[in-house]
Parts: sequence; C-alpha cells; structure tokens
Amino acid sequence: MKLVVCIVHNRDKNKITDELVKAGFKFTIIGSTGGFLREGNTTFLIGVDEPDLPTLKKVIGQNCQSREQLVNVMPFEAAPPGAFIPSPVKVPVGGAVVFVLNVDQFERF
Ligand code: 2BA
Repeated sequence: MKLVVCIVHNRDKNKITDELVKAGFKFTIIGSTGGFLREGNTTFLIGVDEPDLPTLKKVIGQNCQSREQLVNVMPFEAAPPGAFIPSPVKVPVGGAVVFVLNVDQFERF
C-alpha cells in the first residue's frame, strides 16, 4: 500500500474531491498553507493499493490546473521604511504536488 500526499490549489479542491469519490478512492482532506505564498491550499492524504496508483495519478493530473500568480517577493509589511520594494513576480502555482510514500502497515480497528 502507498500513502499519496497531494497538495493542490484551493480552486481545484472540489473538482478533485468529486472525481476521487467517483473513482472510488478513500482519502482525507486537510486545509493547509503554502510556505512560500502563505495562502491556503489543500492537502489530500490518499491511501491506495499500488496497482491503483496510475489511475489515481491520472485523476489528479486531469483535475488540477497549473496557473501563474503574481506575488510580491518581500511582504510589504516586512520591508524597512524607504526600502526598495520589488515589483511583483509571476510564479507558477499548481496543478498538484504529489509525494508517494510506502506504508508499512495499515490497520482499521
Ligand atoms: P507554496 O509554498 O505557497 O508555493 C507556491 C508556488 O510558489 C510553488 O508552486 C512554486 O511555483 C512557487 N515557489 C515556491 N517556493 C518558491 C521559492 N523558494 N522560490 C520561487 N518560487 C517558489 P508549487 O511548486 O506547485 O507548490 C504548490 C504548493 O505545494 C506549495 O505552496 C507548498 O504548499 C507545496 N509544496 C511544494 N513543494 C513542496 C515540497 N518540496 N515539500 C512540501 N510542500 C511542498
């Protein structure tokens, strides 16, 4: 068994949730915050049998979009008075960041 940790943009949360349920996957949704943008994103924990992994990756890949977002590199409030404030830069955000971990044991009591 594998544990898939999948981080997506909040905008893709509902679509991915619907499609995962439709495809019969079991999962937990955690509200999370990206360390760089410090915006809310969504983390899925999905326990999956190894043969189902390719299907899962397909469902994730087909239901989250990569997009560009403008961000200020230095938060305005963190800049000292009179400091040069860099103009916003574009960073690619999403579609999904996926980690696949081995599961030593899975028990249900
Ligand atoms: P954030 O940390 O808020 O990052 C949002 C996007 O900002 C990233 O998209 C990336 O395009 C850009 N970015 C992140 N760190 C950067 C940096 N140091 N310099 C320049 N640009 C940077 P994604 O790579 O698609 O990541 C989306 C979210 O997935 C991240 O939100 C974070 O919550 C999570 N994530 C990504 N890589 C991770 C990792 N290695 N470990 C844990 N979480 C990760």
